[in-house]
Amino acid sequence: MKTFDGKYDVSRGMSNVTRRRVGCRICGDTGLKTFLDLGSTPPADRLVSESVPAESEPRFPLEVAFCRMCRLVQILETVPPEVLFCEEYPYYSSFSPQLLDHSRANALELIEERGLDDKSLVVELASNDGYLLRNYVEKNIPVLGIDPAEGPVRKAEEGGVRTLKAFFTLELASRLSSEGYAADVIHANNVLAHVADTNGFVEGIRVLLKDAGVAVIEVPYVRELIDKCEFDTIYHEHLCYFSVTTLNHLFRKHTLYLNKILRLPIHGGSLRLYVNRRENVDGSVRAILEEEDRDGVTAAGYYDDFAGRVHRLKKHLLNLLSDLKGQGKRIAAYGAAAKGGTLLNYTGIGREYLDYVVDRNVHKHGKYMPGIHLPVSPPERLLTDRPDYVLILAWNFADEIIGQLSDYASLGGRFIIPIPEPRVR
Ligand code: JHZ
Repeated sequence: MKTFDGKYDVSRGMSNVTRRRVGCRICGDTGLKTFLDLGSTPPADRLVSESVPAESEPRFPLEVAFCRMCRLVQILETVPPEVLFCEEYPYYSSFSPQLLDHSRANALELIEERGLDDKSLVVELASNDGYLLRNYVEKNIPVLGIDPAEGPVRKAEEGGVRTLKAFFTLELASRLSSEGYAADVIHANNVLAHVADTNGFVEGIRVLLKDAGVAVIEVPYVRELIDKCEFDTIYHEHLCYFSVTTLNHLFRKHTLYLNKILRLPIHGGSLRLYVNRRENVDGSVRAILEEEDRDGVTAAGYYDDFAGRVHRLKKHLLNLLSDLKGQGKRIAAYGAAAKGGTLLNYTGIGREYLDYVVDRNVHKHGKYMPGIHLPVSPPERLLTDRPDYVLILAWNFADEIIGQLSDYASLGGRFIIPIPEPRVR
């Protein structure tokens, strides 16, 4: 196979635009051990118009591997970011009230703790529609959002959040720094796993951060992914799945220090990382490092039975839906989430089981889920149509969604939550 930069080879005929890793994304080690193959799936956030024939949709391999050297869990394929985070990128953070509350609380806490004022600068990498930075704008604290997705950037600007439409890279960080930008706080929520040049991104954070500044970074935690069988959070946007052991190694490589960690329930279980240019490691970091070592999260064996568990979950869910269909029940789904793209395409759950998907995000209405082409409608459809069951694809927000659907439930509607194991509520 043709090699590229000694680290990639050109993908195996699926598409001439992707690159398949042969070396680890962080340390370059070539001894990667593949432990899960989810087949070939379309980009999970790429909603389509019905006129697109399924055969013409791009699909890319989705294989997950473990690096024995730096312990990074990663997918092998790199789909170019322009394909994934395109002009029509449909993910707008502001449609999830729980995420808004979570983000606001974090901003208010940092304003208080660090005494931020009109002379400070808060930068957010992947600032989306301004869901987080608007909390600083409200308090007259200068902000700079950086995000490549056209629609969300427009929305942020309309809301008064100054935003640069760009991918954050080391080059951009150096340019901003030479123009006099230096951040007191850098937020980077759910983006570190999305970038192909992990080292460049982290180095960029160091370059843009003030000496006494803090980078507050949120990532889904690989331990939660494995322990709770959250296989559907694996898709092409997510290149890396981090343990604290790997993150600690990654930041130190760039003379940054992971000084404090919080574990948070958001997105199925995440880590909030407090990273500084100065070393001041607290007990929270040492405790998780010891725990990962003790429980084997840092060893290849931890991942060995994952594929079997994912396969069993798939069978269980298919059996449950088949039984319900056998009884003549009608089923819809809630959440045109990226993770829904993986779940439906991997399990093959399409129109023979589900009638449609509902979602509050108006940018998704009238579009179709990638691959399986289920139409996306507003949630109100559940009340007029009254399907017997709703499969919650955005299971990470299940309580919130079920709470919103009390009218549907009072009419006899039931819910199916697929993860960590399929159950009816
Ligand atoms: P949600 C996103 O993935 C996007 P997704 C991204 N790929 C990422 O990295 C992860 O998060 C971490 C809707 N909804 O947030 C909104 C309602 O309709 O779980 C969303 O379309 N009503 C960048 O897409 C979807 O559900 C509601 O009440 O898998 C949820 O998607 C709520 C709460 C949500 O993540």
